Amino acid sequence: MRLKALFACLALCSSTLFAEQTLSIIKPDAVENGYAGQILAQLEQEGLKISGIKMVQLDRAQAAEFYEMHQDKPFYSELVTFMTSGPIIVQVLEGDNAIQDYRKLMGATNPQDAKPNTLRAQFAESKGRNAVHGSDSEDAAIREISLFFTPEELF
Ligand code: DAT
Ligand code: MG
Repeated sequence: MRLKALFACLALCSSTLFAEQTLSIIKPDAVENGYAGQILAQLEQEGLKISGIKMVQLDRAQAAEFYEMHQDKPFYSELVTFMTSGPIIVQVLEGDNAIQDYRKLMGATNPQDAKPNTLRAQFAESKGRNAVHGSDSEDAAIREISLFFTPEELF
């Protein structure tokens, strides 16, 4: 019996310790259009676990920092304006391959190129107003999660 409990504990601990984390954002267009519930339901259906979640409205400095890697792109100012235009819902997702699994669920940046049933194919308005964000690498995930969550806010 004790052995069974030990194995159960090891399974639980390893799934928590080794699961990958990624940052997901439901962007202002999708919140405004009332798609938040459907987006959260679909990512849970894909097996991604929500380990932290909050609604915030970014100011320009926060949005500029979040997207600093795009600061030389022609769309940067428009992107910062859009990301500060209304509240967003930010969540940390956890799973064995959370980063790539969630990127796949999101679909291509331009919804016209996104595969059917991806979040962007269903909910994005355009390349700029494209409903969701997801970290694109482990380093990005660590940086982006730390911009929104303290360790105490993750479960
Ligand atoms: P992704 O969000 O798919 O990782 P990205 O990192 O290349 O895409 O760009 C960040 C965001 O910037 C993207 O979600 C929407 C906006 N964006 C990218 N390319 C754009 C373009 N050509 N015109 C307008 N907005 C663009
Ligand atoms: Mg990106």
